[in-house]
Amino acid sequence: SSGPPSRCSVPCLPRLPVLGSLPWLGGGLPPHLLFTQLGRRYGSLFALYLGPHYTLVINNHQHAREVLQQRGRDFAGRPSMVTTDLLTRGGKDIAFSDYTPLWKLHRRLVHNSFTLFGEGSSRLQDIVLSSVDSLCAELLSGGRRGFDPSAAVTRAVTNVVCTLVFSATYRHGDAELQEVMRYNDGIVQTIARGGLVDIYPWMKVFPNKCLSKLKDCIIVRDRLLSRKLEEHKASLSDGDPRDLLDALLKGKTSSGSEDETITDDHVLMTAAEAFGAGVETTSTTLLWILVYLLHHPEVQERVQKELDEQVGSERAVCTSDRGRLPYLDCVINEGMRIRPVSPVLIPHTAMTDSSIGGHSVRRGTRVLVNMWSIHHDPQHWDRPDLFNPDRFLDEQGQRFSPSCFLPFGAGPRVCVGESLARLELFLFLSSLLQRMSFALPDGAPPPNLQGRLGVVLQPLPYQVVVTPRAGWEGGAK
Ligand code: HEM
Ligand code: PLO
Repeated sequence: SSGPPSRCSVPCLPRLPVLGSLPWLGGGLPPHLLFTQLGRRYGSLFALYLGPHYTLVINNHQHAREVLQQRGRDFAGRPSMVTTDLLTRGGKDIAFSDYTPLWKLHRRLVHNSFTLFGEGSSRLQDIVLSSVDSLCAELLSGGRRGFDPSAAVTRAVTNVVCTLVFSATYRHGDAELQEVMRYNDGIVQTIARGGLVDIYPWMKVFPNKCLSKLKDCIIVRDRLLSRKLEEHKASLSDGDPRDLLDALLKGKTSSGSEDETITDDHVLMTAAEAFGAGVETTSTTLLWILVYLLHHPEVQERVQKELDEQVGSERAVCTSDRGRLPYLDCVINEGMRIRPVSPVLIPHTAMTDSSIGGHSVRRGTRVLVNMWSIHHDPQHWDRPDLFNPDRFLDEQGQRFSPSCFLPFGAGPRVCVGESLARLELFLFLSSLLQRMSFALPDGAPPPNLQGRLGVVLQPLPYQVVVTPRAGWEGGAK
């Protein structure tokens, strides 16, 4: 669509040596808002220097499609960053590893292993549903007083991932579960603060508290996961894989040559990442949707009406109900549109000389796709700041997905957990709303909608009151 590359250069922010454009990025705005604002001045495609790194910022969906899909392979690289290199033993994971033949092999293995436990498998449904039962019981025991739902939601989601990755199921208060949640929280607090845009590579040079806390958490994580890995190796059998670790261990042996083999380190880093990605994204998305349901009680009522008509209160919701619950799907989509957990995705880099919108792009250029501004573009969304699930229904009341809706990215770097995430979000949200209603505590103002950007965009803490719906006073059946 964009014609041959031209030599005409992209508008660029001013810069100084060493600092790059940092002095012009003041104001303390998080990157997604800052880039949206700069886009109004410099145009939807502009450049800046993050320290020494020439970086392109994409604010519109045509350019995003070009980078992610049409020329996806050209832009499938990842820059190396201090904190994520520590986290992943120099890129032995999927998300932060550069685009190499080994990465492709690894990603395919992970994708296949997820498919085994993802859509079409009743195991995942059973795992989620049993976690939902205890979540509901826990939320309902909160009684009529207001409380913060985030710990319970995070625990439920963590439990699902633990079962999926290494077949552990924990009771409330289990020491190992607490340990997992504690180290994960520590990593979230210390990695890439202010988003995944790692502006300050010199962090490593000046030892700091943050980096040593991150290291401590990584040690705890590695100790726990190495133990699980050894246990799995010792008990691996010829039958079906019990969990993701089994599937990875079985799959890795069938792979490539000397310098192209998936090692134990890769398996360990994959397990760690499935954990991190599985917990942070799903729980954050659920918590955002609850925030918006508190702001829009009429939406909650409409979802519950749909659930009452299509499922009733005699049985639990299951995956095969998904086709019958279009409005619920729209609520989930609208939540991911209005508050994308990863507002500027993970940074991409150009693997070769290429082009975007007819502008030539040199190999090695960093590219940030601002999904926030794409999801809030007033040219494509009517009143983008309004939570309105109906925008995902067409005139016939059928669901449809607008082309500028890309919550999971697209192309070679698309989220590997997408179908898993969608299944989990569906089962969690439908079960919760079938069994209980959420409301604000008496006199409390509705929760803040700005949120806070850490490694993901999270809502600020808020309080809810939970009341059981008819037939679900005990939480489960
Ligand atoms: C990558 C979104 C859940 C694993 C991504 C990316 C986004 C995203 C935007 C980056 C795409 C890019 O850089 O171009 C989400 C959302 C989720 C979710 C909105 C849930 C609501 C999950 C889950 C898992 C997962 C449950 C795994 C258990 C990954 C991995 C990558 C990734 C491994 C890196 C892919 C790559 O670099 O090749 N996700 N994700 N995600 N996601 Fe998810
Ligand atoms: C979350 C904290 C964990 O301890 C480590 C981890 C691994 C994978 C990361 C995840 C963190 C944050 C969300 C990320 C995910 C990979 C894909 C996902 C960045 C850092 C998104 C939304 O892009």
